[in-house]
Amino acid sequence: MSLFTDAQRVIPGGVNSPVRAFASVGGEPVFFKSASGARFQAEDGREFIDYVGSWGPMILGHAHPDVIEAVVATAQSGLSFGAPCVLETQLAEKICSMLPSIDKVRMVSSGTEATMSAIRLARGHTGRDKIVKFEGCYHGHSDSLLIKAGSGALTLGVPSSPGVPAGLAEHTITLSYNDIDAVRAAFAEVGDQIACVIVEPIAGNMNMVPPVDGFHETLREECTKAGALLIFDEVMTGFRVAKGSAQSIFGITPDITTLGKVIGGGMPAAAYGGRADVMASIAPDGPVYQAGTLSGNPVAMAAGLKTLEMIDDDEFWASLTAKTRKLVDGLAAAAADANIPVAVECEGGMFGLVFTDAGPVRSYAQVAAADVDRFTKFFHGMLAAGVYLAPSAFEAGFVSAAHSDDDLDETIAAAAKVFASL
Ligand code: KE4
Repeated sequence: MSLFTDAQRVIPGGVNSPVRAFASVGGEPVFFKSASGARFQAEDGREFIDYVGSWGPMILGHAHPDVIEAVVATAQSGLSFGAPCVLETQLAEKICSMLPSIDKVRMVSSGTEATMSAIRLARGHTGRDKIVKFEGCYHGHSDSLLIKAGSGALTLGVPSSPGVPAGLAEHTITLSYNDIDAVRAAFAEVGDQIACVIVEPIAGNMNMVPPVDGFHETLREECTKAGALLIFDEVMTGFRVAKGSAQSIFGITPDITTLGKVIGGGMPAAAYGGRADVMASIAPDGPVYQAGTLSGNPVAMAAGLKTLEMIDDDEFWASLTAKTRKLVDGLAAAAADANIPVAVECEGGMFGLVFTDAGPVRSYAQVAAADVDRFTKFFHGMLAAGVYLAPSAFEAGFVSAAHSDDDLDETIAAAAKVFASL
């Protein structure tokens, strides 16, 4: 018996989120026992340098003492009230101060809840049903967003999971990420029926794919022209790629922003926020309903607030960006020395590594054509060397403030050996 087979007896797939099961890379998942800074200890005694960081939240490193202190102190005064508390106002004020596009923000408990609510808000505010998303982007598992492209760009969406009614899927238009012409064509054809466009401003769920010049400007322009809302899903990029999130990098003002991961500091917290006139449509101010028992609970608020307070600092971002740049430059050089074609990306504390000889990755098609087998061998080689990467070729990686130069040097040295073995 193993911990994994024990778990599989009572939990579907032995995990509480599918990607954790190592299905796409094979082998049994590593069971974490404890984590601190850039490293974690597994139940079997092994230690790893961690580049997943709970899929983004652990930007300060695991178990940062100041965050732990804030959580413990708050927990001692009560875990959840289901009633307003000052910490909710304080975190909301912090988010609004760091993201000028957000006049008002509603806390929820997961990124899925944030994007699901943002879509409902857009539909309720505009009175329209259609939404536009992009192939390769992931926005959580709510029904309207588990949709893949139909046969043609503008054909009705088709569910990407059983359980999603076709009648709902047909309202979701799925286009190719970075395809400016496809965006213009969609708006030309059905612009007056589109409630919103939802997009990852830097895609992080098909490995890391940055926008091409003009892509976000086109989304902004077409949404404004058509009276549709532009939703930047910054659940992953929010306070991960820059102090002002991705929207500050591209100088785009979305109508709604969804957030998660970092704003909870490792605790369950996410949010959606935006223009005052749009947020006025949300209950109890407006008619669009959304609610949550644990929304804004004090412990999660305390973890998120302390985290944002500590990263609201230009020095922090200069240092984190330099660490990530050092990592990807080292990985690229090691791959080149071994004649292994890879494409790397990095922004703030987020990075991507794709096994491809097609140059910089700017589309889902390029990611889909990448050498997944080679990634899988690389993943296991790095795991054996004590480096924990995301167990999927279609995920981004994350560096924390706790990753030291020694950690990065150790990682690059391990990569050099593994690349040479591929
Ligand atoms: P959650 O419901 O998992 O908190 O957030 C959904 C979500 C929404 N939007 C974006 C851009 C996201 O990246 C996510 C979740 N990201 C994945 C990692 N690719 C979470 C990991 C998992 O599914 O276990």
